Amino acid sequence: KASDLDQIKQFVNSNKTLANSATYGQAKGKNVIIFHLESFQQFLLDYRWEGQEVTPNLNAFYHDQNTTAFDNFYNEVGQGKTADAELMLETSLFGTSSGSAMTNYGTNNTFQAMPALLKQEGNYTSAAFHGDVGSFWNRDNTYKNWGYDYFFSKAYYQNADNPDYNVGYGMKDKIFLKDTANYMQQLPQPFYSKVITVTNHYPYDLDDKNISINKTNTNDKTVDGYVQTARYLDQAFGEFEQNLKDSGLWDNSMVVLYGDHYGISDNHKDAIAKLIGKKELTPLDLANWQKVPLMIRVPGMQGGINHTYGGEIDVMPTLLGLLGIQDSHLVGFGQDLFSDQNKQIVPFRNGNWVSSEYTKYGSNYYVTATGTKIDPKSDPRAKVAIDAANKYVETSLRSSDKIVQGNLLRFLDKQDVPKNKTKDLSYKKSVGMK
Ligand code: GP9
Ligand code: MN
Repeated sequence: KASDLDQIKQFVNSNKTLANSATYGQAKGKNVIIFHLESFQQFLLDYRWEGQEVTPNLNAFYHDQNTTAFDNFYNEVGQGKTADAELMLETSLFGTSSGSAMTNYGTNNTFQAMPALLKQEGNYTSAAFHGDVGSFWNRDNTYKNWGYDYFFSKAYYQNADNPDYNVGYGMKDKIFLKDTANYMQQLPQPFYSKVITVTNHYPYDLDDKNISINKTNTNDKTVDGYVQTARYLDQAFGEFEQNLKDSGLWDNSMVVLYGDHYGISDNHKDAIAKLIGKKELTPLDLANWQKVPLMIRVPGMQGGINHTYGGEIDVMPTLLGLLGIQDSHLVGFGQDLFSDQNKQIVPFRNGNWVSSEYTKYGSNYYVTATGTKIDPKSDPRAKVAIDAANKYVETSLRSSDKIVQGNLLRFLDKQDVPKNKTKDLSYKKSVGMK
């Protein structure tokens, strides 16, 4: 009902943050390149195995003076995994409590999505790139509905079906990224683009010629190949970066890297403990295990490691701030990570949460900084903060579900929905660029 939307808008508006004047508009007019690091966890950055950096290129990007890297940033996906990450990043709505929202609602719902919004606000061309079939996670339909001008799925790549070019869900990242860089160079600027890698995906298989680091030795078969495919992804990124530098795109683009969700599920506790050098895992270790990278490189803007607590739901408002685009009409559930008014509460799809102060894990609470368990009943100050966080998290998730499941954004005023000019496109028939 339309009245449900009004209530939700009140909640959303009461959580709007004031932009940070130091970062607002720093990337205005620049191309946007979102580079999706499949199944990539934060712990891999600067991680060493047998004395070697596993991901030297990503580490260099992490420490680049123009990169702002959030080291308290969490994935917030549900069953929709990659698709949930995409939905959060581009609409600031959560995946649904079960199933994949992109699959179930991507085709027909009304959205305020990044591609259409940037087209409207900055005449951006938009393109998504992925080396799997276009229909996976209902991407082809959802992307049209979000306003993507182009979707370069597997069918657009040369010899994409060559068995030697594929592993797991799709094309090997290095091969996929070569053509991707060529296509990208031909896009009209400014453009908004996202590049979804796939090789670093469970079960972390790789052909011998692409292996350049030994497996880890946790003796957990599903875990030990992870550093090998992560290394491969790192090299693929390194090649792509070089390509962007050669073509001049690197210096007029905001490059955003993020990990979509865990690579090693917390069912593998013994192996995780070995990887991070601990005897036993605490609930806080397990919450930390959900950290993924968010790194944003803006040419000319001073970066650094930023400790603000946030998650995937916050990316859209954060990027809009950097691009100097107002988000006052956005009905979304994230907050600009650069704003001083950010609540720093990170809801997970299972109702757990992490904040800069406290962590809810199962039915217990902990001090985030120390991992000390606390009982809110005997700590009135903590209780106030915890009750407020619980309420914020529950309201956010419930409201987001109502919007997605009830297609409530169709009740928005027309001028608050960015015009969709690609709804009737057929990516399958549209001609690939040469
Ligand atoms: C396949 C890929 C995998 O196209 O994006 O999705 P995931 O299994 O990680 O959700
Ligand atoms: Mn994924």
